[in-house]
Amino acid sequence: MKPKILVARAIFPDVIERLAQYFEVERNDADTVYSSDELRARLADKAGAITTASERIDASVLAGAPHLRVVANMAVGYNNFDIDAMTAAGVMATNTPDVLNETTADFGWALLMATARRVTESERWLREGHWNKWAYDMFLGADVHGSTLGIIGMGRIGQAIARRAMGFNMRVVYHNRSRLDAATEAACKASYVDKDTLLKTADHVILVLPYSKDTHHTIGAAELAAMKSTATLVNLARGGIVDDAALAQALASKQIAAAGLDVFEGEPSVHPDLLKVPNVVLTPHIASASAATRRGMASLAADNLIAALGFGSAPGKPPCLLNPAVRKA
Ligand code: 8YV
Repeated sequence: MKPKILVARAIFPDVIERLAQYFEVERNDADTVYSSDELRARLADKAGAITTASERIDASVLAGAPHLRVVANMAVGYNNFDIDAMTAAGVMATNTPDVLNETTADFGWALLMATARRVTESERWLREGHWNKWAYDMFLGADVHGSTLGIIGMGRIGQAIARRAMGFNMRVVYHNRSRLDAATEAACKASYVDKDTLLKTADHVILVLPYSKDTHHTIGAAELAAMKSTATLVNLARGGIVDDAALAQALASKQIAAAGLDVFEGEPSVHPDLLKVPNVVLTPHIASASAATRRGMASLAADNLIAALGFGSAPGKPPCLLNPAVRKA
């Protein structure tokens, strides 16, 4: 008998077909976002699951899933996992790093450019029929080339963003939990600074750090007040890293010039005050959404699950295991 697995959200049908070679697959073609109770019920007889950032795997869900051995997240971020609870329950946790680095860095730049040069704000104005003459001061924005870029969170995606900045002749400063080694800093042409210096000196601040209780509201009212009044802020990482209410206020009062947000506290809800301010570019968590990259993420999540359940070319060795303590237990 094939082990049973749950693919908790709709994904590429050919990836489901690959999984079906090894497993009895319960799929979710309707793409419903399950409540915790529903997830727990569906996992009751499953050995594995593929999830996205929308499904929270915690002690209460795990309590109803006695046969579960692996949950493979189709995301690099895994703040939807309670890793300690998963390890205690003997459940392997995996994610999908690296395959999305370049695509996500591209999108960071798309948001940065759109924010600094007011692309969506001016497009909305044009569509509304306001454009009847050219004017010297129409939608003046901030230059990106030659400016100072501040990157908070200098992992693989942050580094890919920094490398792109060389083409724009920018000075790059970064802040991270730990300083990069000298060779990596040189490859990215980035200098390490403390967070306060970064906020005070950067013309454009981009957030690419993982979410945890320690990074909750990394940018709040005090940090926004420390930034230049001409600065822009891009959040590419996770909702909750920015205090969205404080940001909406800072944008409304022009304490900072503009922001670009791909992620939100409590998404898919967006703070109502952010919807009211014109100087913010809002996108629905699509930084990794190129066709090739989403396919790569789904495929890597499947590789992880197949290996974790003892099949494929690396049985028992999922390539992106987050809690190796489980395997040793
Ligand atoms: C995903 C992401 O699209 O990988 C991540 O951490 O935020 C995105 O690439 C999203 O989380 C869906 O799981």
